[in-house]
Amino acid sequence: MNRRRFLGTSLAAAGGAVLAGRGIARATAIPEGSLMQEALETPGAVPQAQIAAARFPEGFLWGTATAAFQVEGAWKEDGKGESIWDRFTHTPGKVKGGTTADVACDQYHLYAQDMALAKRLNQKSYRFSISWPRIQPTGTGAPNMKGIDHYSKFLDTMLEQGLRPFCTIYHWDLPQALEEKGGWPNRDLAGYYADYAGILAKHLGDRITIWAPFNMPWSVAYMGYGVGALAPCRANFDDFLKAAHTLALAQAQALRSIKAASSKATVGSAYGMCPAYPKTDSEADKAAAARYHAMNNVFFLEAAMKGSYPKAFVGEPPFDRMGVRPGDEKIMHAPLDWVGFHYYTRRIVSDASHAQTFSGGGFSGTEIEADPATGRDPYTRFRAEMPTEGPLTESGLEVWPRGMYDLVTQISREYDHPIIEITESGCGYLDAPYEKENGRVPDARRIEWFRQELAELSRAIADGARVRSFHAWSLIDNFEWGNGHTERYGLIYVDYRDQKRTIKDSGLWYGRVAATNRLV
Ligand code: IFM
Repeated sequence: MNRRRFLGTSLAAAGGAVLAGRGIARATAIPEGSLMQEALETPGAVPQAQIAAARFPEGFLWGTATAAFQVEGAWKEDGKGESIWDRFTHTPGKVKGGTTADVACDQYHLYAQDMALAKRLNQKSYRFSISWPRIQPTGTGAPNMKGIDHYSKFLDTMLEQGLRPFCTIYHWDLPQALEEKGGWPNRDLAGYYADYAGILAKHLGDRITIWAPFNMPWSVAYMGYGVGALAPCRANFDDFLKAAHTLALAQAQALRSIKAASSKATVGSAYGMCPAYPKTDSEADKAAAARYHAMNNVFFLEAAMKGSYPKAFVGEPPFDRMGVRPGDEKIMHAPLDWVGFHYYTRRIVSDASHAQTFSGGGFSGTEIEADPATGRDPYTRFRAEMPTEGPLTESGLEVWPRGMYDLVTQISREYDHPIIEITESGCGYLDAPYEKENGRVPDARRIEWFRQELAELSRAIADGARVRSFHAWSLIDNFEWGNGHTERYGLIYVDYRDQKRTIKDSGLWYGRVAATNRLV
C-alpha cells in the first residue's frame, strides 16, 4: 500500500488519546497557485477560516527563545571555562560544514541590539539560557563575577526593553571539567548543579522570576549518553539510565535551591515533547504510544510532580541500573509552579516488543529516530517514527499543526490544567535576503507554518488550556548544534560574515501578531 495512504488509514483507525487529522478545508478567495492555496491542499492543514478567526487572550505573552551556546560566541572570554560543546565543535568532523560556535551570533557583545530588535517585534518575553562555564568555569566553586556581571547587564537590558527574562539554567553546555568527573551519569552532578542554580538565584533572582532548570532533559540523557548523537557523544545504555536519574534529582534539588535564594522565583520546565499517535488501533501499539509519552514527554515532569517515574518500561523498571536509592522519591519530588514544553512535530509509535537490541539512529532536531530494523531498547520497546504525511520543513521535520492542539490538551488533562508556557516552537527554512526585493527575506513558508500552528494553539486555549505564553524558536538564526549553520530557525536573518541582522518577513508578521493577538 502507498505509504501516505497507509498512514492516513491507520491514523484514522487508531483510537488512542490523541489522533485523527483534520480535514482539508477549501475556502474561497484564495489566489490560485499561492502558498496559502498550497497549504490548503496539504494533508494536516488547518482551515483558513479557523486561522482567520483565531484569537489570543489579552496579556498573552508573545516571546522568542534562544540558548547561550547557540548565540553567544565569546567562547573563552571573561574567564569562561570550556564546555562539552566547545570540545565537540573543536573536534574535526563533528559539525556539518566544519563551523564552530566560537563566535556564533556574537550575542555576548550584541545583546543590546538583539533586545532592541525583540522590542521592535512587540515581544514581551525572552527565553535565554545561562552558560554554566561562564559562571563556574570548572563547574564547582566560587562564581566567576565577570560572568555574573555579564548576565546582570543583559537582564537590565531585557527589562528596559519591556521583556520578561525567562531563564533556562542549563541548555546543554556542561563544563567539560564535570564531564571529566563522569558527566550526568555521575550522581554528584545533581549537587553541583543545585549549587550553580543557587548562585544564579542569589545574584540574579531579583530580576528573574521564571526559571526552567533544564532544556530537554530527555535529550541530554538519551542523545548525549545513550546514543551519542549530541555532546558528550557517549553511547552506553547504562549511562543513559543513570544520567536520566541524576537529571531528575538535579531538577528537584535546583528548584529548592532557587526558591531558598529568591522569594520571587517560580520554577517550571522546558521539556521537548512530541504527541505520540499509535500506528494502528492494536492494544500493543496503543500501549507503546503510552510508553513513548511516559519516556520522552513526561518522565521528568512526573518525577517532579509525583516523586515517581511514569510507566515507561515494559515489566519491572531498571531502577538498579538507574542508580535509584531508597529515599530518592522524596528528593525527586518538587512540584513545578507551571509546565513548559516545546512543540515541533509528532511521532507515530508502534510496539517493538519482539526487538531486544538497543540501537541508535540519527538526530532529527528534536528526536532520535529508532532503528527500524531493531527497535529501540530492551525496556521501553517501542518504535517511534516521524511520519511524512504532512510536508517536511527544510530541516526535515514533518509539519503537523494538529499536534500542537493534541499535545497541549493532553498535558492540560493529565496535569489538572496547569499554567502552560510553550517554551519553543518553530521551523527550519533557509530563506535569505533577496537582492531584487531590497534585501527583504520573503520566508512565506515560515509564516504559513506559524499561522497553522498558532491557530491550533488558539483552539486549545479556547477549549480550556491555560496557556500563558508562546516562545518562537528562534529570535535569530543561530548555531544548530551538530548541524552548525546549515539550518536556520530565526525570525531574524543573521549574516555570519558580518553579524548583520535582517528581520525576515516572518519576524515582521510575528510582530503584528504580538501587537494584535490575531494571526493577521
Ligand atoms: O536549536 C534547537 C534547540 O536548541 C532545542 N530545541 C530544538 C531547536 C531546533 O532544533
